[in-house]
Amino acid sequence: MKNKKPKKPLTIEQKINRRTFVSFGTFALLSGAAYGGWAWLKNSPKEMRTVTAGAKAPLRRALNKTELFFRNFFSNNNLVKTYPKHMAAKVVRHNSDIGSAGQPDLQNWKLVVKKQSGEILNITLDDLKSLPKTEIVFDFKCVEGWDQISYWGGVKFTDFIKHFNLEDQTQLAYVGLATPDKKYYVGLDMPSAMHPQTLLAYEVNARPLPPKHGQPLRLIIPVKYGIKNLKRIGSITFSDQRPPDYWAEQGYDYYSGL
Ligand SMILES: Nc1nc2c(c(=O)[nH]1)N[C@H]1C(S)=C(S)[C@@H](COP(=O)(O)O)O[C@H]1N2
Ligand SMILES: [Mo]
Repeated sequence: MKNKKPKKPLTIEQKINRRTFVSFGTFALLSGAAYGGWAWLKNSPKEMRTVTAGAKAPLRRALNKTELFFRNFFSNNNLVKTYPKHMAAKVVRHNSDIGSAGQPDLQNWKLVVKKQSGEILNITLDDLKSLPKTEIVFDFKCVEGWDQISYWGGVKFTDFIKHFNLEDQTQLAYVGLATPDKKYYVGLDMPSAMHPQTLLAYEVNARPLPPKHGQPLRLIIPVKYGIKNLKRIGSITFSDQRPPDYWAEQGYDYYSGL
């Protein structure tokens, strides 16, 4: 064994200098990377302006990946949890009323269904009430951070499709719904619309819907957040293009699934 001269131990000052150098170097490198990432994002193109809010394309790609991920797991056999009726809120929370404020014009109200061919069906509330009634008690969730167990009744969307011979329309990718005045509108992917718990609801707590909850007809779609549960449905359309969506235009996630 050679007798190597032992290394002189570093003085405290040297140690500190060395650490400072290493940590500052790391900091500089990471900041550079962060700045680079930010600049890359900032300079990357905006998504095509369609029904969304013009996000940077890479961010939208990330959101779309998330959507694909959730869509892969979506199944009509996965039911949203339901509750016994006694657990439903007696006083049902009320949120925004865009396109559904005040009293509806019940004399002239019709559900207007537009097929892709352009053919139009005008459906009355009595037509819908003559179909089997389905009820659901579930936890309604709003993106603003509240949720509430509530009890709704109406026609299953799939029963409505069958009864009015709209099966061919369900080959298309999307359903669009809008209030009679078109001020509030949502787009739904077909699998979510056709989910067995999706209702065209005309009752809450076993009573006809009051104006603030969407009289005379609203959507109840338990697999989506509140924003998609359009109150006071005026029209339903079918298409392969994403229908316009009020909150997606403000930057919210188009899919808005749970
Ligand atoms: N026409 C219409 N439907 C709407 C809204 C709206 O502003 N207008 N708000 C949505 C949102 S954000 C939520 S949380 C629910 C609230 O329904 P509620 O008022 O019956 O609790 O309705 C949804 N449907
Ligand atoms: Mo909401």
